[in-house]
Amino acid sequence: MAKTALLTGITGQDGSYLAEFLLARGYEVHGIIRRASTFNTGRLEHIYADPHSGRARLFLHYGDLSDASALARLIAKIRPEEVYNLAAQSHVRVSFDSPEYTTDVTATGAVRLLEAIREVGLPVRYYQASSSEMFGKVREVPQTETTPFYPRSPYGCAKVYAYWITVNYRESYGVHASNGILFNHESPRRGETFVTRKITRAVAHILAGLQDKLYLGNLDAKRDWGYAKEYVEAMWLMLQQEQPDDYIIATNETHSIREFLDAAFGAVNLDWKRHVEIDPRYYRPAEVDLLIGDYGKARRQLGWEPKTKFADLVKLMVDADIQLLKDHREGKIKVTA
Ligand code: NAP
Ligand code: F7E
Repeated sequence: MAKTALLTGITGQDGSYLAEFLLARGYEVHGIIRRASTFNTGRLEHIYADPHSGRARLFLHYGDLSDASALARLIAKIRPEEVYNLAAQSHVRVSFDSPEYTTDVTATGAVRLLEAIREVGLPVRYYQASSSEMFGKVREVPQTETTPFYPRSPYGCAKVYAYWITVNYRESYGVHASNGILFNHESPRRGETFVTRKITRAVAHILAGLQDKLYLGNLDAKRDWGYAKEYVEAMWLMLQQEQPDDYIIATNETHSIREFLDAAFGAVNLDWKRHVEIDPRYYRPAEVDLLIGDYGKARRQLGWEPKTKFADLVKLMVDADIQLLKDHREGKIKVTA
């Protein structure tokens, strides 16, 4: 019989890829969405537009990670076999401006969901979207599942709480609960205020003559960037294991923002130094200088490996933003007035 999965954060980058992945495997997929004054389901619209996409098995419900009773009600009603907690206030810079809100959603949201699972008393398998931001001021290079955490932002601190409460529900109540410690992963669906997408979107606009300057913050930080579409398979694999566990998902390569700029502007023969200006507003009160993840445990136990290399990831994002802009200009995309 088809399995049922419940996703928080289904409208986000990872949620949309995971929904596609699960629908393709015959799952009935339920997603929690927030009420907004504008449409927030843009990343899911193609599923509804394509009759072969499994749209008949996709169900969206209003809810919020700050609303425990709604979460409990949805878990009891849907009775999912698998719950993927992908929702978060996920922007590190924003977490310095809204630390309490970030804690409420990103940290306390996880325990609200775990409590709803415990209360319902069903054998639900739980995935927690943990983050390389927990390593922050890194204690070891590369980072592994045993590297101590040293978060550098309210977001990182909130993710450390969510990580440990997931371990705690596994050890205290026997919940099949796993942490995926995912390093940065990007795609054409990446939010436009994260640095990779901000850059590739700007490349498309500069190329089209619609923009001249791109304002950025710290160009020296280094990140382990992978392709989001591949990372959602690792989430699913974790919940298919007999025993719950915690896994690093990464590429074991690191590149600076400068290198990303070289690759993105270089892909269309532009020189980023003519366009990029530094705006200190984008600096963070405390920075994460270097992330690089060892995914050896995931390779050995899940059989998971990253496939898309850095240069190909940058190129596919640049190409997608150029195409998106072209479609917009040709009126192929309906803009809600
Ligand atoms: P994203 O694109 O920012 O999506 C975040 C999702 O959370 C959106 O669906 C958003 O809904 C939802 N959300 C935010 N606040 C909520 C609330 N109060 N109640 C319910 N839903 C709420 O993030 P992503 O890149 O897909 O990442 C998915 C998860 O992995 C996040 O938990 C993130 O922190 C974590 N993570 C991401 C990365 C990465 O590199 N992408 C790496 C490690 C961990 P709206 O659409 O309505 O805003
Ligand atoms: O910043 C620098 C910035 O915002 C990357 C989230 O998905 O991955 C993400 O967090 C780096 C930082 O991602 C700008 O200072 C320079 O060093 O793209 P980002 P992040 O902070 O690494 C982790 C794994 C998550 O879990 C998070 O949810 O780029 N940077 N100039 C800039 N960053 C931004 N956003 N904007 C700039 O203008």
